[in-house]
Amino acid sequence: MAFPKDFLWGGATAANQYEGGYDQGGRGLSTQDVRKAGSRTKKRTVTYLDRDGNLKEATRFEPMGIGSKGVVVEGEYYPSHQAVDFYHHYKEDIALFAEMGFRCFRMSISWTRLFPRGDEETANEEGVRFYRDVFIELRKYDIEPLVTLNHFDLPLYLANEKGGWVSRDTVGYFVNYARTCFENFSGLAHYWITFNEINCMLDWNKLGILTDEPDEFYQALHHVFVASALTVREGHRKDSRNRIGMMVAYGAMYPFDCSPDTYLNHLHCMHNMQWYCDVQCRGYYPSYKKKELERLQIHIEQAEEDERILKEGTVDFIGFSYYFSVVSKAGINVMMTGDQSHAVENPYLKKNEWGWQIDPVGLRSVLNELYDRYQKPLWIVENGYGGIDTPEYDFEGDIKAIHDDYRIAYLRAHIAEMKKAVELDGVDLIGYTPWGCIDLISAGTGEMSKRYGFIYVEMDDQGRGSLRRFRKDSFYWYQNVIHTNGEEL
Ligand code: BGP
Repeated sequence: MAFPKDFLWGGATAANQYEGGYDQGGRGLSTQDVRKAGSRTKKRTVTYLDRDGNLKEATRFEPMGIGSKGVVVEGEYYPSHQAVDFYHHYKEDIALFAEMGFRCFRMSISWTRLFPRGDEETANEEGVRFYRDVFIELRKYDIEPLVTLNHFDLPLYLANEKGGWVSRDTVGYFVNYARTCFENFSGLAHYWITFNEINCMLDWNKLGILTDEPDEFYQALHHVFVASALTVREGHRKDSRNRIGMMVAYGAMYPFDCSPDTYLNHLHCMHNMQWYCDVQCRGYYPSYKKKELERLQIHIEQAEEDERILKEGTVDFIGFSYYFSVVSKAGINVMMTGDQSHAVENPYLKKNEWGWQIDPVGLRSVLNELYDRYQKPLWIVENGYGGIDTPEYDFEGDIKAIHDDYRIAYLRAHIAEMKKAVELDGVDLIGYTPWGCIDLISAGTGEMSKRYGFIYVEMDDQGRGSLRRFRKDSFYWYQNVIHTNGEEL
């Protein structure tokens, strides 16, 4: 058998795209709650008041300007508010995951469900109770939770009033929140991720940055690194069974051609992705990054103890998302984010409807690359095929079946490469949690029609629908994959 018998097969979600219940149980607003839906052709925007009180909207990379504050505008549709309502469907959903045979389930905790403003000392009891109930429900079926503490959300109050991650205070607020989780969920959850896709956090939603000044970004990010390292330390102290990982968006990257200059440029592009892992796995800023910051005259305020904190807070495993591969070419800003509209085309690969270049073999390369470089256990915490599903209806107008052979083909090819990495290359891979195991809101576009699930949720791009859940063909296929521990694909 290629995969170890305790291999963690499962699926992945995130609160802001899945949970809903945004104003229930004492939850506070997060930065994602002021983010409207977009589409393949229209970028998502945040609604905010500028420093003079004018209502405006900004896309992800448009700086909102100092003094701006995110606001909810009456009558607008914000996908995170309801999402697909895990808040009221968790028992039903977990039963479906169990039916597929999940051994693990990745979810995130909504920071503002526990700390509505973000800076409170003690947690909202109702929020704690909700997650405890969820974990107990998972344990009932022997499903191990993998908990992301921060998946792209930040308390709106901290962003609006306290400078978000640019302020050092946010480190303390976050570590208090993480400590609360370790204390309250000890014995229920042992696998944790500190920050989701740490290399994709460059915007107001995730960091609370208001300008496009590199100083502001690097300062905020430094605080995130410190908060993550302190969280690792705290988690180990609270319970020696805790395993705490990092998470990066990592794709295979190919140099455009074989010229020496192209290759050197390629190495620099790789560094742009790898330096986040270097800090979190090795415990210090790599020399190439220090030199780059020096050259750009970027100054980061660091506390005296930060070097030690980063050293002591290295992670136990590397979680990463893998969806597509990219090509590096001088003059092109190679990004691992969802917007691949400016990506260099790879003639050897096909794309999905959102322009993502599908590359299963690249996954095997990446597994080798990360394992060689860091020698830490790896976990593919996101992977999957986002596409449009067309349900078949019966005479009464009820959904009868969803034939998603394209999703099965994508996952089958990727798992086959994973298997080779484990069996032939000796990579220490501990788990696989494909993204959006149940249909949920797309992070990039805010749409519902970009679906990843094994489970179909009846809802449209404006949040209208019965929210009923249906098994797709991939549901039964994945059930058999887990049942045979990956032997039958
Ligand atoms: C990653 C995020 C997820 C998820 C996924 C798919 O970047 O961690 O939150 O949404 O990508 O992206 P999208 O939803 O844009 O298809």
